[in-house]
Amino acid sequence: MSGELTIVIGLGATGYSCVRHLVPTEALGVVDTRQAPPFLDAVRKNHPEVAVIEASRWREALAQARRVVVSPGVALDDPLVNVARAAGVPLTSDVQLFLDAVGDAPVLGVTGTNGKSTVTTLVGELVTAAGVRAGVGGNLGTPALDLLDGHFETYVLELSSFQLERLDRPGLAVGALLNVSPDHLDRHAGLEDYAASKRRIYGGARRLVYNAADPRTLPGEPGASRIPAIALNGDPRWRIDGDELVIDGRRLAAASLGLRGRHNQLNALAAAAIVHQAGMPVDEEALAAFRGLPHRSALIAEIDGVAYIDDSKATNIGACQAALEGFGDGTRNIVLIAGGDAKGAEFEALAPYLRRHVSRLVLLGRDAERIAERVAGRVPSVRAQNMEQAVRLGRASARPGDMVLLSPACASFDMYADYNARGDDFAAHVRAVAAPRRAGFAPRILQTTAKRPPASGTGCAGEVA
Ligand code: UMA
Ligand code: ADP
Repeated sequence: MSGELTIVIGLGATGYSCVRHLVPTEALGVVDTRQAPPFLDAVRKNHPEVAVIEASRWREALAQARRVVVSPGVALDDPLVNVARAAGVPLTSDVQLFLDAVGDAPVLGVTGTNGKSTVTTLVGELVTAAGVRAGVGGNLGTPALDLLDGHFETYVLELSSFQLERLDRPGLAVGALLNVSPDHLDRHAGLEDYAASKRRIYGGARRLVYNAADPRTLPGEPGASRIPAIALNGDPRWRIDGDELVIDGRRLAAASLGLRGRHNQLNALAAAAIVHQAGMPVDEEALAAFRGLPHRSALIAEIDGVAYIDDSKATNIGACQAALEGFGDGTRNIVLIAGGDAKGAEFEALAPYLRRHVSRLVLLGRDAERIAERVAGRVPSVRAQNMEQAVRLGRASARPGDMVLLSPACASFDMYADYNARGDDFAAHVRAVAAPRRAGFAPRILQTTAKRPPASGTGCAGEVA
């Protein structure tokens, strides 16, 4: 290892943010295995001095490399990474570059299997309400390095397991881990490896927030017990007590929150705890005013006494379980629309939740049959060919006071571009179902936000030599 080049693997949003950040000071190369990486054209047009490396010439390129920056979508056992490691070239990541460059501004980090985006966004709102300029991003959408352009006073980062597994000791002002349940097991060696990646958020943190009810969130690193921590639902001053949130000992009625469902009460509590740990006051008006993000437990319409909820972002079983527990109050039936790409998950774990809360299961998508087999006999279920039929079946099964909940427990890629498109389709069909019965009815349809960058460009793909 004797070269001068920093080489960025991956030309998605992250890779491009690395290019923009490094190009003023370093000689750069980029490589991507895709035929058409999203930001290749942008690099060629805006930064022609950056070397675009064919993956087929990777070993040769590495001879020029002083370090390699690995995008989060690229697995750490990807052949490109393996070859770089074997060649002794140091590996780093966009979030590490961000932490190296951010200076004294506090960085608040949020991770967990579910609820990250909701909590990260709400923390941003609360920091802003405290009069502090907040840069909010990371896995949420805006790459961490792009936030530096804003010269913010505080940064709030959503961090995925992929981002955390490539950080050693992030040294955050506050590290928060909300929950851990099976997800991304195609990329991690197992559940414990995935959980250990998540717990890296605590490394070197000055303050911690964790979930006392979820043992996998407990900080286990040496000396962690000396770090000031809030244990959500373990600390009497920070808990959900019936229909109230206890926030630093003060009580707030859960009904005053714009967020829906009990799982979101925990998200609100977590956001308040993170802001408190950052040394800022928690503005209860801002907390109550936050209505959540699109496609996360979002009310689309109430039609004939039936609430239609879009929880399309529930792409794993844990999220669907939380939505069922969050909305099921023992008095109302839930008609659940679920299914899609199950990512190999074990659906038996959903069965007790179905039995407790669901009156009818409407199954969609590629793995509908597999799911039906796994939960057979637990709840009446029916297959739908498409979303329109699913909404119609849902409507036919629901009575006044019930809920039709799209919370698929699966990825959307078998039928849709992403979970945004799936949620939008659900909302459109809910609206269409409503229209004939209510002249002039205009259900509130929330706007969509895409986490994915637009795709464009031509490829620099090839086999690793
Ligand atoms: N890829 C290749 N070859 C390459 C490089 C990438 O095939 O050489 C593929 C990856 O396998 C992946 C896709 O391209 O399927 C995108 O990878 P990327 O590293 O270029 O991703 P970015 O576009 O930079 O987006 C990443 C996050 N994506 C992932 O971690 C997969 C975005 O989170 C994040 O918003 C963005 O950085 C900015 O920080 C998205 C995500 O799905 C929303 N995250 C996962 C999740 O939330 O569950 C972790
Ligand atoms: P993430 O960014 O971690 O995917 P989101 O805030 O986008 O999290 O929420 C995704 C889904 O996770 C929601 O649609 C909901 O079904 C579920 N969810 C939200 N909060 C929680 C929580 N605290 N615990 C478990 N599941 C949750």
